[in-house]
Amino acid sequence: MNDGGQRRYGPLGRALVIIPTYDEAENIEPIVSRVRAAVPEADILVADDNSPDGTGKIADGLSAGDGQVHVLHRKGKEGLGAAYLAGFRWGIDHGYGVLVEMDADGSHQPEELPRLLTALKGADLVLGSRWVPGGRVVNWPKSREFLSRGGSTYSRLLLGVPIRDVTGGFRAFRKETLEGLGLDGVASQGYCFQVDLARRAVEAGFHVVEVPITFVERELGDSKMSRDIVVEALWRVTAWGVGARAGKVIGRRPPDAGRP
Ligand SMILES: Nc1nc2c(ncn2[C@@H]2O[C@H](COP(=O)(O)OP(=O)(O)O)[C@@H](O)[C@H]2O)c(=O)[nH]1
Ligand SMILES: [Mg+2]
Repeated sequence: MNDGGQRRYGPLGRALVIIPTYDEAENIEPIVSRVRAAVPEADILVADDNSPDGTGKIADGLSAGDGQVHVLHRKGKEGLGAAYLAGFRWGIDHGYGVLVEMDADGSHQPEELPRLLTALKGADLVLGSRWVPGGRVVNWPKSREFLSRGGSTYSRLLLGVPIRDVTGGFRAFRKETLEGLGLDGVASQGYCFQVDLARRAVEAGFHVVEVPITFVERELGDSKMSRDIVVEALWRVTAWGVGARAGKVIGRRPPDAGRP
């Protein structure tokens, strides 16, 4: 992670807030209106994986009434990572200069978006962070906090990535940053997707800034977090860490070190 001190940053282009959804029928309308109120100049892309509860249809209704709300319908549940990758491509193809990741369930508060976007004026990537001073979580059981803090610490130490909240999903990217991450090579899905993007950004020398956020656990609908998501994160992070170390010991670059 460079300090960005010597860098001059170009103006921020138009912002697109990407909201991946799977069965978020109760949450989609409130979150879209909160985003529209908090950052009226930003557009929204709902990336729905053909939710059985009809979230995609509700999003279509919102889009019909508001030209700044768009919907990307995907054929079925393929995980958060695939939905974001499709959303990033859509946004870049449509000329947006800033791509924001945000959950649909209210855990990421749209009212904090202006602070993320302001920080992005002097950074390549801004991470909303629960685990820096000023950041916090509301209504989380101790077990979830332990898992999240533990996951971040494990990733930070093993991957040598100096980020306190490496699994968080409230983030603002400059388009150029995403283009420099080698997204075609990203196969990871759940929390691991967020770790993967963060480590790629650090390895590529981008200036990454953490901004404290208050993360509020969802009140409506169900979490899609599963044992599989945790297991995927654990094995991939471990494999990246071990691969990088082995590469150093035998003087070779790890197989995917050529990015971007
Ligand atoms: N499109 C899409 N969205 C998903 C998928 N899995 C989770 N999401 C969305 O990603 C966001 C975060 O998921 P959530 O279940 O709240 O995970 P948690 O916050 O870790 O408990 C929510 O907006 C979900 O609807 C998926 O497979 N496809
Ligand atoms: Mg959630």
